[in-house]
Amino acid sequence: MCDSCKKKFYITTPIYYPSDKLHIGHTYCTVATDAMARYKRLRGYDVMFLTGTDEHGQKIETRAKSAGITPQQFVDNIVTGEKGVLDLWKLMNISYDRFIRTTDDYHVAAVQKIFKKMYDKGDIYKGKYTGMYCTPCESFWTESQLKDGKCPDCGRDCQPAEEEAYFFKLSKYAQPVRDLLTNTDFLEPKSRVHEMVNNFIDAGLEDLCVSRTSFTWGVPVDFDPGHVVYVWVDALFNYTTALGFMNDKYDDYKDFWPADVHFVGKEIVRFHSIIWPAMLMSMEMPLPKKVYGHGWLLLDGGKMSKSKGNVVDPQILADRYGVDALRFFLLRSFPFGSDGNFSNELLISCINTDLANDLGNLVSRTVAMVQKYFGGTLPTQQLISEEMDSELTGMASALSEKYEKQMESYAFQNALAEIFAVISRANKYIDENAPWVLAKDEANRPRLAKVMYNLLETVRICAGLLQPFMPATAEEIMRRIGAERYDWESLCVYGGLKADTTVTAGSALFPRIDAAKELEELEKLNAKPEEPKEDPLPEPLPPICFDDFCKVEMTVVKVLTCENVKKSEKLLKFTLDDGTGTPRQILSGIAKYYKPEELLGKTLVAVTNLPPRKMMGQESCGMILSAERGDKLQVVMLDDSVPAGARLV
Ligand code: ME8
Repeated sequence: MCDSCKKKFYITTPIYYPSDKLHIGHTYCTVATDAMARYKRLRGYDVMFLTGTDEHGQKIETRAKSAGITPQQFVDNIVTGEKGVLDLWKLMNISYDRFIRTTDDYHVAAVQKIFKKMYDKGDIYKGKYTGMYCTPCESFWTESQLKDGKCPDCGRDCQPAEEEAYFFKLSKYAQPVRDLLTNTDFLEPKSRVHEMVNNFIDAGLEDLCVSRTSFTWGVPVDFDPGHVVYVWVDALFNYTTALGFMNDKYDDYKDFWPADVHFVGKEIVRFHSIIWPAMLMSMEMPLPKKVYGHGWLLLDGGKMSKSKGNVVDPQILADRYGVDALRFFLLRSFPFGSDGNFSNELLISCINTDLANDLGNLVSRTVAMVQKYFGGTLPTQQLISEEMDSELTGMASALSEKYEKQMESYAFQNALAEIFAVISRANKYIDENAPWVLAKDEANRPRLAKVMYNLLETVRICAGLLQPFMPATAEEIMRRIGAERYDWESLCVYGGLKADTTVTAGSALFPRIDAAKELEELEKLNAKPEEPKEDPLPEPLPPICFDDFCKVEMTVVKVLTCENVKKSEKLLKFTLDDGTGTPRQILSGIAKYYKPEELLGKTLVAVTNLPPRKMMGQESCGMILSAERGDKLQVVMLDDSVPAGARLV
């Protein structure tokens, strides 16, 4: 069938922030999307699978600054550089049809037009933003939304932000979005609907700040220089610009929009199920058919990080165990809609149990027996079935239907469980029929041939349905069992394998791993000292006006006395000559960095118009200036020729 006659299927992954190397958690969603895209292709759909990178925002600008390169160079390194995002997807055999970078010119120009259209409609208006901003998440929060004063998504500190900004009338769309979530299957799993409606919509949906002025790494608002478009507005529209919406780069928007499904991690469900449909409503565009919020892979119940004794680098894991084993593990071990605990131990046990023992053994024993008893090619003579075959053949015949049901509801783990139930049954069938006993009597050959055929055909159906998960392995199994057809139709009917098939032996598909030894190796890998890294730059503060700066009184002071404060490991107590004739007392938390005698007589700088405050029961009138980055600190020290009382201007 030609592509234009086929039914279309459009599926997307979130586009990744290229601010750090991707870990196994990021790989999870892309592997799941790839499995779904491959499944739909197997089903005969014309699939568009989109992935990409979300390259704007303050976090990237700050990282690039710390690295001493431009933001564009910074993202280029992570996206197209060695072992970057593109390399990772190639390694993981990700069959995306399109890759978008939000720094691509066509996308930038389209976002400008989209922003202007919502502005012209009156859904974007100018106002003033005051509130809190989480830079790592690029999210604005109101005070009441913070959890214990921290970002409710990532738990990190937020910074106060105040700036002139454009707002999107999110509140206007509260009711239609609520209806969408509660009356349709737009958002799945259903458990996420309750969270969105209760925590966000019913708690009061405020208008959304959609431009920033305190940094420049973003899509410029072309009708108001100085403003850049909020990174989430820029990012979400990637799903449409990548099809050619408001640009000439592509022209399949009509064919593929609305998307059939957006796969997204649970922490970004809010953006996809509230903000995204609201903006699409504003643009009067059709809504995606579904947003599926998958769970997280956790380490010891917490967020993924390198520091917890497990190797989480997908490149290392794929090199050690093979790409297909890693892909399989991710979708076999965790229910897609919920969180799961990742560990190297679980990975190794999954490979040993399912892949080496069950699948690998079934294929190698079957092929080896066909070679041993039939010289590699099954005979075409009349074969003899027995009653005992029906359980296995029945399961193999019914497999595609059960598998389809699970795949259509994104239950990858269950789909794989169905396949492995049949694989297990086939291994049992070998033991029940004991081909090595049948082989002893020439009269049993027709029966023995039937047993071997049933095994090969079961392998064909199972491997065929494993294609979306382990494409290279499935292909290799088909080669070994001599299967010519493994398209969807052939997998739905038992008996698709030619009767006189010829098999080919090969090395173990999944060699067994010595778990204890391997875990020790991984431990060593992880224990390798990390390259010393420079401490990251602190997050930039919101801009202040010059008048505010002038309100800070910075005075040159001479140290008259300096001593440790009793019972405090941190504090040094200074008496200072600030030029007024009255000694000033300041306590400063720098005892870790200086011995008192090192500072005696030195010329320092103090902020002298702060209100006095008590520290360890003693009064401190001001603050000594010092420079700090990571665990390094130095007080600001001037030449002795500068007189006490001089002001810093
Ligand atoms: O969120 N387990 O990008 P991102 C499972 N740029 N999934 C995980 C995970 C884990 N441990 N860690 C991260 C963004 N992810 C935005 C998307 S879309 C218009 C913009 C998932 O690189 C996470 O849930 O921070 C998200 O879906 C994806 O990786 C990309 O995260």
